Amino acid sequence: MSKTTSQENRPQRLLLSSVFGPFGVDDAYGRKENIMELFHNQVTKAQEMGSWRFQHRSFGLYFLAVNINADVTVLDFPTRKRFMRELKKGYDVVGISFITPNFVKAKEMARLTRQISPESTIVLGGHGAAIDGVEHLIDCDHVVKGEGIRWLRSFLGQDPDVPFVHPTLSIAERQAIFGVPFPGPGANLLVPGVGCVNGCKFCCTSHFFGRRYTAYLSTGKQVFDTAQRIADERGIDEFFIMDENFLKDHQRAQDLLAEMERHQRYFTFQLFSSAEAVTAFGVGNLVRLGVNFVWIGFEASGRKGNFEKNKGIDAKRLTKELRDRGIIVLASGILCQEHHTQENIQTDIDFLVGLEADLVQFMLLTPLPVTALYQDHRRRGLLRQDLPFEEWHGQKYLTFRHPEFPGDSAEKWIMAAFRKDYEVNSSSMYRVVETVFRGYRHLAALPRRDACLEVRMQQFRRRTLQYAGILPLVTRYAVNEIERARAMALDREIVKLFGEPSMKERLRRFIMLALAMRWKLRCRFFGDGIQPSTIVTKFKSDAKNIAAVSSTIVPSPSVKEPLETASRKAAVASHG
Ligand code: B12
Ligand code: SF4
Repeated sequence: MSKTTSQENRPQRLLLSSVFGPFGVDDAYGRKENIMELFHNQVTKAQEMGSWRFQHRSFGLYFLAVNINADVTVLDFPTRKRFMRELKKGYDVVGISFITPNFVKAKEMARLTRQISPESTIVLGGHGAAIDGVEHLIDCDHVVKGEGIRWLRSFLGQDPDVPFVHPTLSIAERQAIFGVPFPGPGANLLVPGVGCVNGCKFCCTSHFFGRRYTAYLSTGKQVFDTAQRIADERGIDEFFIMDENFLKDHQRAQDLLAEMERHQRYFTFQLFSSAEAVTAFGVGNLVRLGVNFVWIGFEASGRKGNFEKNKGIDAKRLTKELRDRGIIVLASGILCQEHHTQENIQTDIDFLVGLEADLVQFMLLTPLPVTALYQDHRRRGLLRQDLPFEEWHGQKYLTFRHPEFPGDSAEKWIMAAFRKDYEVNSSSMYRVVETVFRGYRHLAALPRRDACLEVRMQQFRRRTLQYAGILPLVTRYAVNEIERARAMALDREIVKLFGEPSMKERLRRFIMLALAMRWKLRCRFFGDGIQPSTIVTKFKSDAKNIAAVSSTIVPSPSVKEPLETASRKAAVASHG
């Protein structure tokens, strides 16, 4: 730790970079299981052609860039070579964002920075910064453990308390299922705050931010105003709320609903929330708020593997109630917990499969640095010091010694769990179409609807018709006869209610089939790996408004298919 920056000697040019690719391959810096895709990595990975494919930018970097007054280049998903080229431009500060499994990449980037741009101050941030003694393991000047915006502002001699600016970004890029791109640009990203007060022992997002919630948008009005601005800029009224437990602040969510009703502007939201917060807010209120997707950590069935947030919750009933109202449920569970044995683990897998959620995430219990679980395992000498950080991604090995799950047995259980959910409950795409249709029927059956519910019903109708187009592909690539029969029956029911598809819709379905066949061939001959493109976004310091002035996307060398959708979106997305 050496260099500092004061107001007199303020750096003007910053490079903020994510770690370099390729991702999800076995090489000196990473592992093939560590894929840079949320669902294909840990939710729909066993669902073959029907796996949900999309990529997320390294959002934290854009949040930092738009909230400081400096010339900033954000380099997202660079190659190692591209990062080296950028370093030659001689930045005052090089900020590297990384998570634990990407430790080696961050270390290599710091080494390259010292070599190519020795004058630069190196700042490390992101969840990898929580690694014990990282300041000694990586040659750097500063390590930011926790919230970064206020830290960076102070570091640059700027006022940490000036109003927060929310960047305008798409939640995901290159979204596709069965090789068919999702129609239209992705939902908008909304980050009302970071952290969670619940402090579940394994949860690094809660512990990393000091078991506190740091609100960027603390009132319902602020959330609404920000959402309105972003929606107007991007022309999309749908948001993914990247907040660990959005409904925990009951009042803010209620006020947001009141603002939407007052302005008659009915956004829709996808969000993470704990079961207790969902229950306290009420499923009916969720429908009014326009929540169409909720990610809930049910974790396990019995009391042993559960947490305060699930106390007294009937997970199966709650899941059904949500799906009956048209809300897509992602149920998340943790395997190989300390109480699990070869004999009882199947009970928890069956519990999670038996919830009949739309999507299920299975994760191996991973004591990540900074969590209470990590401290506990360290104290008890359970942590696997021999396992390099590249393996700390939660999909293959346990990072602690568990007598019941030696060697690669954890991976066998997790793969079997994903497969079982797929075979029993069919593809997530099938389930999602069914849920949305259920939501429409529920509202249509009400004797009375006010203006808000009328809009919600029309939204369900539109989405049912849009999603139904994929049912022929679900049928064609079904995992078994049960799914085939289910998909055909659902298609018939939708036709019965809304009529036969139009000529235009038939043409759309034909094109989707052609794209799916192309994707199948691509997977057979080249594998199903997709590397994110390198995205370079420049932000100019500007007294009035800090905005991205340019954005370029460089296809990664191994990507074969066209990237124009991503590039169009990025150009729109980068005006902060
Ligand atoms: C989006 C996301 C992803 C995206 C990645 C996008 C990308 N381009 O990297 C996807 C879905 C692909 C993904 C994948 C994985 N992820 Co992920 N992901 C997230 C998620 C949900 C949101 C991150 C986010 O944008 N937050 C909002 C922004 C504003 O916050 P932030 O990133 O933390 O940034 C703030 C500070 O950390 C800090 N900061 C961040 N970077 C920097 C840099 C500098 C220089 C400074 C000063 C400050 C700073 O300032 C920011 C503002 O306060 C988090 C959970 C969460 N809610 O945070 C997990 C999380 C980061 N992922 C995690 C993990 C483990 C993974 C995976 C290994 C999969 C898995 N098994 O869970 C893979 C790895 C993929 C790979 N090859 O690297 C862990 C990290 C754990 C750890 N201790 O390292 C988290 C915390 C989830 C968890 N398990 O609790 N992930
Ligand atoms: S409720 Fe969810 S976000 Fe909050 S601490 Fe527990 S696991 Fe983490």
